[in-house]
Amino acid sequence: MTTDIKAALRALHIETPSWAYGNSGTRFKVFAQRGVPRDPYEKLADAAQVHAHTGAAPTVALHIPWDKVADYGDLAAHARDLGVGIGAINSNVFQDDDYMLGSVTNPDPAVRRKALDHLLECVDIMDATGSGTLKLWFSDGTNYPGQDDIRARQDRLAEALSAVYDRLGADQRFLLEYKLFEPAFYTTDVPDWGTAYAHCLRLGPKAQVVVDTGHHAPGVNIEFIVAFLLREGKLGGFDFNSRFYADDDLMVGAADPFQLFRIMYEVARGGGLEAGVAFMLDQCHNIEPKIPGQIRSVMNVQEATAKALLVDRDALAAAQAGGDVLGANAVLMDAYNTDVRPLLAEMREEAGLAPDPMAAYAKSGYFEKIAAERVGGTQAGWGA
Ligand code: PSV
Ligand code: MN
Repeated sequence: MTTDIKAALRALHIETPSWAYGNSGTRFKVFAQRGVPRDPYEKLADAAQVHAHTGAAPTVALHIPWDKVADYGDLAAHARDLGVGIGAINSNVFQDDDYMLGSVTNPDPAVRRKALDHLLECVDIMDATGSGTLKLWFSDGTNYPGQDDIRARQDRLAEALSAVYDRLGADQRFLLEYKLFEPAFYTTDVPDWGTAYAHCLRLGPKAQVVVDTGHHAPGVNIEFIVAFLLREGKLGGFDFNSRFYADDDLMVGAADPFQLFRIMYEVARGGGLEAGVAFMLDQCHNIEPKIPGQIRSVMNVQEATAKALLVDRDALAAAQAGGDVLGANAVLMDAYNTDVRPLLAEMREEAGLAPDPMAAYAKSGYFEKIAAERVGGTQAGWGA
């Protein structure tokens, strides 16, 4: 039993986002921190630290144009030298004046063309970096009733998605991300998993849905969505983070570790640990140090997954079949209430790592080194 759990945990890879290493904040203030990277190469170096101490974060997601470089093949080679690889390529059609009324759903065909060209350029970058995943999020929507034609915007969206789909190579896929609201306040063109699912279903197997845990209304049962999408073969991945109010982008598992456990239980139950689901973090660290923030988040996902794997499935099935409501609930809670930290520490030692990645990073001197070295130049930040 423990052998199986350990094997499943060893295979669990969590992708960190390049943008987590840069400065970030709210629309009120971005706080600069010492030692923050000044370019994508330095972001990869920081991401490699997370992998070095956890052994569980071997890939890094890029965001274009925030991570624009002259030579993407060279960036991928740099990643390899550091012991990591390039993960998902995230498109960005939300930070240009032209996109004020939308990108691929904009009423102006010239803006739509520009947005589509960017998405296609992202597939070129996938080719150059060896990435198999394109992540699409559209900030498109409207603020006022009557502002634009809701149905026509769906037609425009479908047209753009279809063009991107046709451009994908045999080993490439795109993940369509939904978000309830923000920046649009009245309608959002991909507001929920149902909309994303319907578009992906029409297109075929290379189009899947990505669940950003911060993108739901309060009280939404995210594990139900996970179970449903997995059953349909349409769960492509996660953007993990935590929320208290809206899209807070806090460390995954910080706000509601029990929810993360319930999600990971459905992932394990539905075969998602073996089905190519991408476990990505999409977080910003506004007030906490960035590399330890990522390390802690990776550990939080590992702990939730270990607990999910500890669920006694036979006992659960028996209780469910027998209508034993409290017994079934107790099986889940027993697993959730187990302290899995010793198991994970043991596994790290078996892999030649320190048992406590947070302490190991703090002791490594890496922060002092980058704080001393990275002076001058412009620090990377949210939006660059
Ligand atoms: C949008 O809120 C989002 O979740 C998308 O994934 C973007 O690419 C990302 O945040 C930017 O941080
Ligand atoms: Mn996201």
